Amino acid sequence: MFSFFRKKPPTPPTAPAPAAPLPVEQPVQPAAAPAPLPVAVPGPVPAVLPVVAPPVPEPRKGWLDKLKAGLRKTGASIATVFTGTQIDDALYEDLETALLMADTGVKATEHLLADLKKRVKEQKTTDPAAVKALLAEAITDLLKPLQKPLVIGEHKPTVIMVAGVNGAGKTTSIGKLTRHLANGNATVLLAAADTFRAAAREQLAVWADRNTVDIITQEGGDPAAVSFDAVTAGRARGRDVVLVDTAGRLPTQLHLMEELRKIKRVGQKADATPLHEVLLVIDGTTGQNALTQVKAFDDALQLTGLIITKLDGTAKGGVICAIARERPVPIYFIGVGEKLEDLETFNAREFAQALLN
Ligand SMILES: Nc1nc2c(ncn2[C@@H]2O[C@H](COP(=O)(O)OP(=O)(O)OP(=O)(O)O)[C@@H](O)[C@H]2O)c(=O)[nH]1
Ligand SMILES: [Mg+2]
Repeated sequence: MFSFFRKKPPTPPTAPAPAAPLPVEQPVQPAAAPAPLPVAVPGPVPAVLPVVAPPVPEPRKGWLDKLKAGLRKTGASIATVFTGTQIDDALYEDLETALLMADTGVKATEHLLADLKKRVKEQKTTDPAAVKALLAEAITDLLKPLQKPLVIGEHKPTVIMVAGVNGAGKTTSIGKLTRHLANGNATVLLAAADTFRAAAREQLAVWADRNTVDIITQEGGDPAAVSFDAVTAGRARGRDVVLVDTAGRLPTQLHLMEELRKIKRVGQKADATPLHEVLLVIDGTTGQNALTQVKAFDDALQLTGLIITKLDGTAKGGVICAIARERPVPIYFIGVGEKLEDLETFNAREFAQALLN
């Protein structure tokens, strides 16, 4: 991945941010105004640089295999619907059951069945295998609106807050996302705004070490204050991205949701622009509950994107169709493991195929 981005050595850790006034000028090399993100692409540099590469076959294939293995339980049950020789009501009934069992939810299941029947009629298909291919098309079309790249470079730094319920994979995803961004030559600063537990700071510090990036922490500090410091430091140090880790919470814990809104407000003050991205991390194994989380966090925080984790585990995957149908927040990334490289961009077609493999 990112083979088209120019590689550069990892940024060495620098000294802690001075409480110095801002903005910090960069007196050296006056002629070289820092470009948002260096990209080794010929031709004019676009105003906004997407930090997402088009798929590169080989590494992408390894990742796809992981995703397929993770989704196999579901895929097997959906795929078996098409092993017969006839297209009849029984096939559609079995498909309805299989989709519901895969956490697709009633609305998305109804939509997919109606769409599929229309396609079958139009194509005058009589072969179940061809119907399966048409279902893959229907799922791809349903998921396409969710396939949207995370764009950085428009703001410096781009400030990204990461929220979600306890244990969803927020901190791990931040670690992986840091690597992903570094692969695209973006420099990252981490903000340990999960001040709830000391262990949370330490966990993020481990990911900072692995990625050789700086981390802003405050002992027992207020999450909004940490976030403010980090945005200030990110600007002073010329970082491209500030990733703000937050403590896990349920959307029903209203005071904790208010805490996230406060981080948003304070981020606004430090940067004079809104917090640029509010990402929700969802554990892909939580089934239909994931949709409930998307709706609740989106209502409270106006999400800009999602990261779906643990798709290498026992996730059934169908809930992504439910999200597409009922609350289509873009899925920037999916997580397929616990290692630095186990994060990938979401691709609707690949996902549809993995679901039916
Ligand atoms: N298999 C797998 N495990 C994951 C993935 N992402 C995270 N995990 C694991 O999920 C567990 C929780 O991850 P964290 O990153 O600590 O989750 P969190 O949302 O930060 O948790 P809190 O801060 O406690 O709310 C850890 O054991 C991670 O290794 C993934 O994509 N695949
Ligand atoms: Mg965490």
